[in-house]
Amino acid sequence: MALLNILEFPDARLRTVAKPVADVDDQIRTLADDMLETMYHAQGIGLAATQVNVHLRLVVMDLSEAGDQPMVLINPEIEVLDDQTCPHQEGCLSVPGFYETIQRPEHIRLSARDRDGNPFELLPDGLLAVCIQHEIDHLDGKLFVDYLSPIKRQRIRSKLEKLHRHPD
Ligand code: QAP
Ligand code: CO
Repeated sequence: MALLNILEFPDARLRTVAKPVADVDDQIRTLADDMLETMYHAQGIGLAATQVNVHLRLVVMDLSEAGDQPMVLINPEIEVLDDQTCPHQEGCLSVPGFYETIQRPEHIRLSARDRDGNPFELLPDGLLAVCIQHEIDHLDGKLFVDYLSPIKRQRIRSKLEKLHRHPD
């Protein structure tokens, strides 16, 4: 197992569009395990491969209280089921220290492959639906700050750039 480096906004590599995983082999499973270790270590609930500078369509999540229910989503795709949206406070390991309320579709269908390469479907709602959409955005080079006003996004960018120049 290994801890991976997490890219932070406004790093341009976070804008890369990830490619589908061709086959779910041991190399992909090792990456998923390293991403889970990295996510737990950083106290996150979701991490996309894009955030660790691997541009493949792979996401890990764990929304359980105890942190004992890892989920691996390979080549995840969603379909928005109706036009109902819900507001949710979002954060991101690539935008540390900032949390904002975002509106997203509430009802989606997820299709993906699991750690063994088996296809599955889910009809998530609530935090799980929000988190899946947030993570798939990463695979498409998008960040939650893209949904904010330019003023708010610029404020976050400036603060993080300053922190990157002068850590502590
Ligand atoms: C995405 O985000 C998410 O700022 C996952 O200092 C979050 O795991 C989707 C984190 C909320 C929906 C709702 C953020 C940890 C973790 C920080 C995360 C921080 C430490 C964020
Ligand atoms: Co994120």
